[in-house]
Amino acid sequence: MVAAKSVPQNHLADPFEAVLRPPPDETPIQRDARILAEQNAKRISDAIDEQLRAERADLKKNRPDVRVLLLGQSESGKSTTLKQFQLLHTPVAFQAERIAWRIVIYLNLIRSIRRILETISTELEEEVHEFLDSVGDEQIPASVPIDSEGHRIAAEKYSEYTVALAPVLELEGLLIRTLREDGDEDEATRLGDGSTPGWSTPRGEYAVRTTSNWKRVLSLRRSRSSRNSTSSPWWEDPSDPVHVLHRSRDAMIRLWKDDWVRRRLAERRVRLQESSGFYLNEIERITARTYTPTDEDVLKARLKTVGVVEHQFTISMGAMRGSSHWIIYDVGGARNQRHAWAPYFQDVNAIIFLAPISAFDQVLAEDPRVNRLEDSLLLWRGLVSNKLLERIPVVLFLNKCDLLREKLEAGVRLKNHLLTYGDRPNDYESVTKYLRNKFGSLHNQYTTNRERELYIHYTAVIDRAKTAGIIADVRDAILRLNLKSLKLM
Ligand SMILES: Nc1nc2c(ncn2[C@@H]2O[C@H](COP(=O)(O)OP(=O)(O)OP(=O)(O)O)[C@@H](O)[C@H]2O)c(=O)[nH]1
Ligand SMILES: [Mg+2]
Repeated sequence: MVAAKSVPQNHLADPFEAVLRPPPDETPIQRDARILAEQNAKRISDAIDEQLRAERADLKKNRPDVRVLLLGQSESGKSTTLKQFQLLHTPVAFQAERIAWRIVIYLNLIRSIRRILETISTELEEEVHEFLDSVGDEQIPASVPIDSEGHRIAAEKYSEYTVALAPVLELEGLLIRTLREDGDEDEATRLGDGSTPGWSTPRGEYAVRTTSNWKRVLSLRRSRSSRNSTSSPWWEDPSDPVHVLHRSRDAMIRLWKDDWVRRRLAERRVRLQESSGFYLNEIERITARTYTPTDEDVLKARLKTVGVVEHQFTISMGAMRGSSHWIIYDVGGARNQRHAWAPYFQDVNAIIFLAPISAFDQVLAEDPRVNRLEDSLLLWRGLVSNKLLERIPVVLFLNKCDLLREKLEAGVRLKNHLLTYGDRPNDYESVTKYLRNKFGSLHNQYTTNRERELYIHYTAVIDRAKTAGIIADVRDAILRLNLKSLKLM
């Protein structure tokens, strides 16, 4: 099954304890350097605490001028949209947090590798079963030798890759625990505890509770990551996860570039680019010892939201008009998270609703009986017909247009999943126009306020350049409407 553990045991107990402990053979010079660096880290930490205290006090005094709620199903792109707002309005803070995303990006990469291995394994199992069925003898044991050339290759490939990649898969549990805060045992990862070695667990998606301090903990940890000197970079720490990934880099690249594997993925319709598969094309760069995430890497990193994330910022409106204080709420979109939406309805000035229109041939992760586009349309209908929200302007992002275009060009037909599409042409322009009209007419049909402002944008919110302009337009429109409503009061 899985090769010997490649990660030291003491790390499995507490991922931070070992790196924070002073080395036993520390010299006086090293000790002084460590104490100095620790004092610096503490100063930074205290300054952040102070800043947070001031921001909270400020918020109590000055209620934010504009409150925006991001809504939409899971994986629709809400958190990515929030990151775009952060990039535009608080770029320095965004960049300071980049390093914390390294662990999430590693996890995204490992998850893609795990999905590939699961796919080729299921393939093998099915082939073996088909073979047994075709032989028609139930007495033949499951370990029956695979006789055809194809089956032999499948068995060999699977075994070769699972052995070569065992250390990577084993790293997953450790990285998940690293994302958790100490003592946060009922953490919202829905992954099993990661303690079972091997690639059968953990499954599912990564999530950290939004009250978790993970970004800050991981950012500070950077300055304390070496046993020799607290100011050394993380890659000088031999127990840093980058080393396992770096050593397994060639095996990961081989797996991803293997034509046989690609054919299996295509046959089983596994489209890794629809999840967090972006990093597979960048294995060399991401697993480099000194890898630091870029803004684009952070935008693409997938971490499921559990709870509600708030982001605050201030926009200067020119010398005459002062500034406007904003707060954006990013909620979890999975079905078991939607109960948390309603408390925000009464108190917002605008809603941005995301509908990932590329997902017309996909189902919800939490309920495979439900088509994703159908779910988005139902959510949208619920939103526009909600009496509490009738005066709230709504911005609709028809998102993941980049994936939609790719999918249509690959020949996937909308009418096979949305019967009402009929025999209309299956090209990008016709499909986007149709879907825009569908969402627009649901609004007109169900809203109790036909005067409500509705803005519709085609988006691909992982695209930084294209989204920056849209975000600025949305921001200005919301500001304008807000000023208008203030004047009417
Ligand atoms: N290709 C592409 N990927 C996108 C786009 N928008 C978001 N993604 C990716 O889709 C995944 C899900 O995006 P998130 O922003 O985490 O989705 P969410 O709506 O916050 O999901 P929950 O937190 O579960 O509610 C991430 O890996 C994003 O990088 C897009 O327009 N195009
Ligand atoms: Mg989210």
